[in-house]
Amino acid sequence: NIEARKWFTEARFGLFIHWGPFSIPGSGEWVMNDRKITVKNYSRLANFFNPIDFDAKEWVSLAKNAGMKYITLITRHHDGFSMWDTQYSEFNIMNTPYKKDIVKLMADECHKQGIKLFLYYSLLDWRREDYPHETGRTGQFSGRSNKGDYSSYLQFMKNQLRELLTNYGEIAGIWFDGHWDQTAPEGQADRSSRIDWKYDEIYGLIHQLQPQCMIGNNHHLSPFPGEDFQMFERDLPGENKSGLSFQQASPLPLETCETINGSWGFNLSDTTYKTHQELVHYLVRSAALGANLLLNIGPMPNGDIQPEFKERLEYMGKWLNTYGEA
Ligand code: FUL
Repeated sequence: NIEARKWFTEARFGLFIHWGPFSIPGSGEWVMNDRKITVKNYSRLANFFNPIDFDAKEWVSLAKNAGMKYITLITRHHDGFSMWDTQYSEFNIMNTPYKKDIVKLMADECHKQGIKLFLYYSLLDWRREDYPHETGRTGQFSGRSNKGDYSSYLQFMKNQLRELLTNYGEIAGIWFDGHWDQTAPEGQADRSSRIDWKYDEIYGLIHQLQPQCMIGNNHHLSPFPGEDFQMFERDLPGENKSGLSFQQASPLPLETCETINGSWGFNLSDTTYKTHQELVHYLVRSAALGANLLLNIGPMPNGDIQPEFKERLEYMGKWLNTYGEA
């Protein structure tokens, strides 16, 4: 969709939000894998997720005041927790003490405040038996039996995507992640995926349900057919510094994502905050290379955002007000 791509190209700045029960231990969103937590034990986190200080209005305003034009929200990360009222998994927000659909609260508020909403959706899953998780993939300590059935998993993803694209009004984009779990490491000659993800079917469904919905995939490869933007994780087009992306910039709209400290999900001990100046420089450099900056926050388990993040976002908003184009 040409109009959506044009809007995206001009948007420049967005807010990435990594949040969910994985925020509780304060060790980032990979905690299940990193601490070798089984599915059974990890499930307990759902009983503790009760973010009483979460206020969608405050989050969306924070993004708006920072000069951001869109928000990319985690709906389901690698741990398999669904942040919305889904029929297709028990491990979801309605089965926590909070019992409120976070995607709905955020979608309604974004629509109200005129901010576009993108949804992050993980292809990789550390929980489900039908995700192909044979040795060599991440999430090996989850205690699953060693099988996998991609056609069943694909159907599950389609069912969930249909919910996300039907029940929450206009969704500006889907941000896929985890493709790399099935790919040989960078530098090896054969970079093809071990499974056929059937992107034609997944992308086809998305564009059928919401034709304007932009599709991006954090596969660290050149764009596949059907994708609407190309992303660079902690990297800028042409720099190839992250060790992840060795991709050339394509003619698609571009986006780079970065963190304020070193972590995506809430990390209690990570104080490696980038300075206000560093963040502004990064935004300017991204813009000069034609890429949007998707800047991340990892809110705390109670739904509050730590002052170090808030302060920096406010500073960037003021800077943009003074020196920005429009
Ligand atoms: C990566 C993920 O594995 C990280 O947890 C994070 O979500 C980052 C943006 O993408 O592929």
